[in-house]
Amino acid sequence: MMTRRQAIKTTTLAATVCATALPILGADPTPAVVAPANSTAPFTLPPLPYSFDALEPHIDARTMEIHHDKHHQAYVTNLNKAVAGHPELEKKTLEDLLQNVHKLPENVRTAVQNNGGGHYNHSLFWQMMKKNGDGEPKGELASAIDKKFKSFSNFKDELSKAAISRFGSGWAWLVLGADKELAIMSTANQDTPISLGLGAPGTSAGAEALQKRYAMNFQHAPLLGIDVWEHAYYLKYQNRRPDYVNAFFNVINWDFVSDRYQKLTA
Ligand code: MN3
Repeated sequence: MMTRRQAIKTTTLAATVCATALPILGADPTPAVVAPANSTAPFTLPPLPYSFDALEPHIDARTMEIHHDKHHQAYVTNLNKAVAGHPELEKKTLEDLLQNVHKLPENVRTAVQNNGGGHYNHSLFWQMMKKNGDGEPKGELASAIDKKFKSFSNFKDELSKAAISRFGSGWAWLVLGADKELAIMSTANQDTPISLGLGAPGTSAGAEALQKRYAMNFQHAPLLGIDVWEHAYYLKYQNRRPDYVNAFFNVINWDFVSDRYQKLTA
């Protein structure tokens, strides 16, 4: 684990390297990404594990820079603000906060749901992508996908459909259920599968409905997620979300996703 000071130093370093190395490809700083799951407040922005332009031409450098340095940073900043002055919350890990979001005091619940979810989802998202994606899943995950969805191409169609049809801002996910079965789901805003039941209504719901959803004793581990907020694609794709979703399949880090599946099912 990195200390906060190291993490900040690495983030700054990564940002500096990326900013200066933009015109010249090749020098990839590849710092280790700090998984936020076991971290407690104050939360920090994990460095991007590759340069801003690594996912070109599928996802452009400017989008990556704003997405990571501004949007993700804002979730981290606002999450820290939300838990500040609540010693009992400052001790909790991000995962614990999100899995029990319905139990949080009402005055911080929405802020943690949105910003904690944003921090958690994006910290995974950066790792789920890489330069020159692998194309298809590997090993046991590949077999599990074939078994569940008949074929990889069928799986791709279903995940794409979930991503394209998500109304407004949100995510489409391949998740592993508590029953160790694969499933596709989509979430609104920054809701995250670790706090949601399968088949939860995806539209923005009132607080009461949310509590009902979160009280479901059935949680899901995200294996792969597609961010379909406009901030993830608008500069390059404008209103053409299907083109962005299609391009996303070129930058998937199946090594990371397959490894995650392996660990969660072991
Ligand atoms: Mn985003």
